Amino acid sequence: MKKQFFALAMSFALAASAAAQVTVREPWIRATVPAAQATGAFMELVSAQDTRLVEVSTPAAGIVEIHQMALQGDRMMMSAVDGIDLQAGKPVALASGGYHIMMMDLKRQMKAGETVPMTLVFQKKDKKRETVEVQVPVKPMSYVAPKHQ
Ligand SMILES: [Cu+2]
Repeated sequence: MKKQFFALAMSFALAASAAAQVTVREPWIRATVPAAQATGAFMELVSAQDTRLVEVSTPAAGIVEIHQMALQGDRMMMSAVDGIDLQAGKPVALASGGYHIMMMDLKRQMKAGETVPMTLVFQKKDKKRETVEVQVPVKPMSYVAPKHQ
């Protein structure tokens, strides 16, 4: 399953650009209850060159933002950020309690077991853009992602 996903991600990346640089590892979306308007998507990003995640979109949500969770006083608050910098070779985790992709204005319930397409746009300092398409599995609300490193 994992191997299959990698092959898929690689072929999309190669199709987008011969010099595709960003690998998306173990992406997942948290399942929702029927009336929910929002949920989060999580993954690990690693780029061969310095770049920046600047935009995310998916047909499953009307609004997609890049969010960061941070302690403000004694409360965990989340806020939208312009992007996430990726340093060459340094994996960046989008995980509970940190960065995440915020999917809002959901078009439908996110059900565990289904797969949702998502487009990630990266931009380098020279303004060159790279688009990476990923198929993101929806995981149960109780899902806890495996820890890296
Ligand atoms: Cu958020």
